[in-house]
Amino acid sequence: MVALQTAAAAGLTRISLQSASAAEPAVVDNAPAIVIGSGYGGAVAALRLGQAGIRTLVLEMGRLWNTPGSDGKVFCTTSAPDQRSMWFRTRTEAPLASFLWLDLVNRDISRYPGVLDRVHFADMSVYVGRGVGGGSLVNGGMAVTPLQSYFSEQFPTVDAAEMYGTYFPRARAMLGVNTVDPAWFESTEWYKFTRVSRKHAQNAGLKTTFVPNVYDFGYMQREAAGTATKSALGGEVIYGNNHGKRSLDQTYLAAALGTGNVTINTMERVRAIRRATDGTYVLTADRIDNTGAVVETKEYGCTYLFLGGGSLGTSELLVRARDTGALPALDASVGAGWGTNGNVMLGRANHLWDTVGANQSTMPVMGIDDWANTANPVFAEIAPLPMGLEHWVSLYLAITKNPQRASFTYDAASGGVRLGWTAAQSAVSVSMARKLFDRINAANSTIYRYDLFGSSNKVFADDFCYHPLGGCVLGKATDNYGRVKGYSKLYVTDGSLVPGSIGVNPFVTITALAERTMARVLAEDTAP
Ligand code: FAE
Repeated sequence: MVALQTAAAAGLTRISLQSASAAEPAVVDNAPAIVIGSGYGGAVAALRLGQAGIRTLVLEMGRLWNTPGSDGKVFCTTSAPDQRSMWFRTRTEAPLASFLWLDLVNRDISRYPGVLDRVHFADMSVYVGRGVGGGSLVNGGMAVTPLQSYFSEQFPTVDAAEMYGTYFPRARAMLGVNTVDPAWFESTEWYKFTRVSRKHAQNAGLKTTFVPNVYDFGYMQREAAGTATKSALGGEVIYGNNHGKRSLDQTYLAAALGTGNVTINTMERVRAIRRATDGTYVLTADRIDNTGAVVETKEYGCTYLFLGGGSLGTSELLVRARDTGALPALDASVGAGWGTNGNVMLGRANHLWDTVGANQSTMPVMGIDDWANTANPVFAEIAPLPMGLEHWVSLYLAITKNPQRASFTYDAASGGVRLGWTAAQSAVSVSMARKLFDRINAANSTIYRYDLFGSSNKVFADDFCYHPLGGCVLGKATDNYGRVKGYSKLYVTDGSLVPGSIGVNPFVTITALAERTMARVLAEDTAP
């Protein structure tokens, strides 16, 4: 937030936070380049376009999160969520729905453009961030580079040496990736929960590995010492961090605004894309107010269009454009190749003597790495469950190598899209996660927790995911660099390029692929 505000104070930004109070007539606004969405893919596109001297407009459906509420905080806390927590809901929908089977977690809230959304499809719901910074505002900050061998399996046409030599390092540097001090990790009460899970994994003969993060660990140590306001150590994460996290508004987007060539319009949701007769693109966008009402419908024109609405947002826009006939030449594979990155969440119950600690940092720093087990590859993030009391729960987000994929289809009746993912496809992830955690339970004489995911004794939360991937897969719906097949000067830069699985938490991969796309596009497509 600070960097963005500093840039604004220095007169370097033209961020457009328009008043949503009155309906205005539709206007047509033109920019050489438009970027839809301000998550990882959109932020990289905006920065690199701005640096190249190309005037660029970013359209983001969520808010700019920089204004404190009446409590003096920009984001609400996880323990007492209010309207800022979720995107137009009357009750929060936290991933962990219950504790001891009781609905102690969720709260009634008023409808507001809050920062976390849970998008519901028939058999799968997907958590996404809403606002300037997209998923970076709500995620756990785990900044993991995938195994090169698995990256190459998923992206056989991409030059892996170039990715690992140039684009992954570039992405990590810009994102502000850092690692926890191992000595502090071993001694602090805030990561006892992680050390306990590590011990249990090791008892089962499993390997664990530290994972980097974009949360500032120097700041976290000051939180622990009592010299900085608590954020990760204050339970903040899924509804936003008030301090410590290097979200995109502080990194890529602040730099993009600093070029002087980039403007971000917030609370504007693009609903349609078409092509004018001269080959430029025309976007229809609804500007909404804090109640969600459409207060203005605008049309924008651009020469270069970059889609960074995330796997859900980009897939929806392109499937709709193809199937309504607005962009009929889009490839048949648009909408296909979608997966959950094999996500499954679960909890284990520890013995009374194996306390995990009442104090837990919300930023994960370790994973159980059994990806090399070809019979059952799983990478499981050791996740926090900060409740301010001892609960003896070890929580995990397992990333399994689930080969199942689904497609988005256009629903003419609603104008939206359906996602064909089924419960049977989630069961594949569960069976892989179960094999790993049965081993851990057997080695430690422990059992699963049955009380965390609603009243039905559900052990494996397989009906939601954090890592939606695919829908506009690189090399299928696009060329090898994200140029959308069938149209020129139309690009995808976000998680919809990743074919449903990447084996680790995905944002570093999304960022690095976007860097690769922008380097190529700026070198080849935008020359006068
Ligand atoms: P994303 O960041 O979702 O940005 C898309 C943006 O576009 C959003 O701001 C939307 O509001 C906006 N948008 C969408 N449609 C439109 C439209 N039609 N008009 C205007 N704006 C639009 O996309 N990943 C990790 O690597 N490490 C983690 O620790 C991690 N933890 C997570 C925890 C949670 C709770 C969640 C929800 C996700 C987590 N992820 C994590 C996933 C990560 O945040 C996600 O892969 C990226 O944010 C996806 O980046 P994209 O650029 O694809």
